Amino acid sequence: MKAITLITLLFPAALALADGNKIFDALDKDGNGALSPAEVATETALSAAFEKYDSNGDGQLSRTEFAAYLNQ
Ligand SMILES: [Ca+2]
Ligand SMILES: [Ca+2]
Repeated sequence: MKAITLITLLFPAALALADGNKIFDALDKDGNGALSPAEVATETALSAAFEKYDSNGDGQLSRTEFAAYLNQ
């Protein structure tokens, strides 16, 4: 058993975090570490809530801001 698997078994939150990062990376098409409205256009719910979760108002969702959306 890989260490990461054991960690996620013991700490489900770690699994959510790992999945969140995977989702973020999949959505971050240009790999600049932030999600633009165009990059989340296919995610209807996130797209609709974009401004709400863009807490610093820079028009991009950072990893932290995206995590807040996932943990809503
Ligand atoms: Ca991006
Ligand atoms: Ca932002």
